[in-house]
Amino acid sequence: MNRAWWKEAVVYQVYWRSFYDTNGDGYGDLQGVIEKLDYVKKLGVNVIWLNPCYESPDKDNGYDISDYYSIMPKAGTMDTWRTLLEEVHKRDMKLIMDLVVNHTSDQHTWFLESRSSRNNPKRDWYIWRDPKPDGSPPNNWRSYFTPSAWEFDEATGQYYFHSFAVEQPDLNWANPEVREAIYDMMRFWLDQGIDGFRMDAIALLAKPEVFLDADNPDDIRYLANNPGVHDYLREMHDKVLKDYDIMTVGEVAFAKPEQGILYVAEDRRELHTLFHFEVADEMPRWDMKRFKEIQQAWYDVFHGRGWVSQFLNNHDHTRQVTRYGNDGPYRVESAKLLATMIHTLPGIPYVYQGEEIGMTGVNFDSIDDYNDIAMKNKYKEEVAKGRDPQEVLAELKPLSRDNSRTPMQWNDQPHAGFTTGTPWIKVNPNYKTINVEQVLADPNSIFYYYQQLIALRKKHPVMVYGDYRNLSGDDEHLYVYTRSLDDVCWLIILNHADHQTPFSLPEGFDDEHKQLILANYPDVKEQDSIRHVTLRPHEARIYQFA
Ligand code: TEU
Ligand code: CA
Repeated sequence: MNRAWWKEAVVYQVYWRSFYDTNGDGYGDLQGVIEKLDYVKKLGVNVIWLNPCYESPDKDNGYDISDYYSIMPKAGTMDTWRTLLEEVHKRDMKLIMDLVVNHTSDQHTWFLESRSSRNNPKRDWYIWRDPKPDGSPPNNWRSYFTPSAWEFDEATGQYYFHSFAVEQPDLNWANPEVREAIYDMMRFWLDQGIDGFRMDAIALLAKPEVFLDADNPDDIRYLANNPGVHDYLREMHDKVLKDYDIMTVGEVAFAKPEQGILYVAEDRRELHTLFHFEVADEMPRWDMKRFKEIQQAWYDVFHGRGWVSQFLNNHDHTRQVTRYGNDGPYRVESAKLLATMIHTLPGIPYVYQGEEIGMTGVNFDSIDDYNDIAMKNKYKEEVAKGRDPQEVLAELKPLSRDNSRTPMQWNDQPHAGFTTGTPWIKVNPNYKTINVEQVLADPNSIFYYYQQLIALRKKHPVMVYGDYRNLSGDDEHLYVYTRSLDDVCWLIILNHADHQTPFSLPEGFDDEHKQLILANYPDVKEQDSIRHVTLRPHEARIYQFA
């Protein structure tokens, strides 16, 4: 398979509103990202993905855009944004921007016009349908965030469609004028010199012409991967993307590998890589057997044909060390093990801000301390059914998106050094012990371990292009696999457990001729035999055999 810079990338995701606040208003800002670029650079990553910072009423933290051509004041100005891009490039890194084009804000002028009358020229830019004869919504679909995907508009007597919040009406991609307007906007940003897009909810673009009722309205997979989506992406590629040397990563909800490959196969001229959600959506807690199955299934379909992305958390999904690891006594070992895994499995690794210092999820006492519209809407919906509010809160906490949205913990000063004002969302109370200052002072920290992993990728093409083979069957704790390229073979050994696990070197590996690449317990020596060893809790090692 051909080499490409984006295949060799390590991406650092900056959720700017929670990164660093420079003007004391309680929100992180683009100036804050600029001031912390040397920190990001120190980690060794080469691409930064910036969450949306466009003009927005901010009902869904910037994913409800009211003007694609300007920067929201909370984030800064277009000048600050341009400086950010320059400063990123000066440090030899690249910047990819969030592209949110499945929907806009209900405050976007396009939507204001569209809803103003049935015969407004922009009426057909969104998805309007008549009520059923009894006045109810056109069909029984749910949205991600609300019990119905339809919102009735009194003034014009029709419903509009929204896959997410009521304030996020879906654009009508079937309308060529909409597509051209979006392509113009994409060219605008690409011509500023950005290095690519992370494409929000991109699998949702196509809608059925006729909205039939679903048998099970709670299973919202009907929202994604509908016929037509590949025509739009092919057109987007041919009209825009192909003219730029960029990286495109699509957020492809609800796809199995056979559907996923259609978005990224090299010969299909659509996208470069994707996020799939088989782990994030279907594995509420760690499940080694399932995780191995998922890795195998995607590898079997993608090997030699397309590129996956590897992540265990982001701004929508609870921090990995809490959800999938051990955020108690083995937090440091566990964070390093998960990192070892994500950076050595096939695909592009992503680091979500704070992951590199082992930040954990939160457990706030009151629903008022939470901010996420998805969680708050669900809370209201369940409480309205007469359920006990405390019980509902307890149920929603573990997967609340706010688990990953609390401010970056820079030091042990008030509000973790994130702001001099009042943060828009509470800081995790553990900032006194878990913070950047602390990890930078400790040579054995999670941060420096990430730094090593990332540096390794630059030296060893096997991490990027190597074949993958699982050697640990469906063992529930041990994950042992190889990556091999030409005559180089890496053996990755992971004990994902709070207890010790015996390990024996598989047939065909010569204990005498191994090289230790990395280990998360600092006392491991290259010459230590691994014919039979007892791995400690959350122990991770990488060896090279040549
Ligand atoms: O999220 C879309 C989305 O639905 C997935 O991220 C989700 O996690 C699901 O599990 C995939 O099956 C994106 C943004 O990341 C999110 O923050 C926004 O709220 C949403 O789009 C709407 O723009
Ligand atoms: Ca600010």
